[in-house]
Amino acid sequence: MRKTLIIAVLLLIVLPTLGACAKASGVQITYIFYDGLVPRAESDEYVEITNLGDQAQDLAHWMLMDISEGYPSFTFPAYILAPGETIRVYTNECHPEWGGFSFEYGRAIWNNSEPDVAVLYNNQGEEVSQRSY
Ligand SMILES: [Ca+2]
Repeated sequence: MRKTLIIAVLLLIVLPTLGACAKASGVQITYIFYDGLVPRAESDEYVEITNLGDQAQDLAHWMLMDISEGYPSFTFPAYILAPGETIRVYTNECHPEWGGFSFEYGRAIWNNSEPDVAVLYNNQGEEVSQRSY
């Protein structure tokens, strides 16, 4: 009985802390379109980033990188990502309707046969999200 009470009290202390941690990383890499339709250069590849949290997030100085190769990387300008909003970082195309972000990279970035890993870092250089495909 006493043990149960202690466990219950511990859970009450620990659970809200876990919830807070999960909420802090509301911006996530949600999709990687790795197999571009444009022959060879695959300039239409993109990485989709969504704000799954409930607070707007300024992406200034946040960075997206292919960590499998260590390059290329894209550093965001100031941009307020609203809750529920999705943007895309294209390999080498500009689509204003998705935020207009591009690596401006002349070759395909995301390997079609051996999956790469994309990582998103915040302006402190801390990993916020990681995704493969
Ligand atoms: Ca590709």
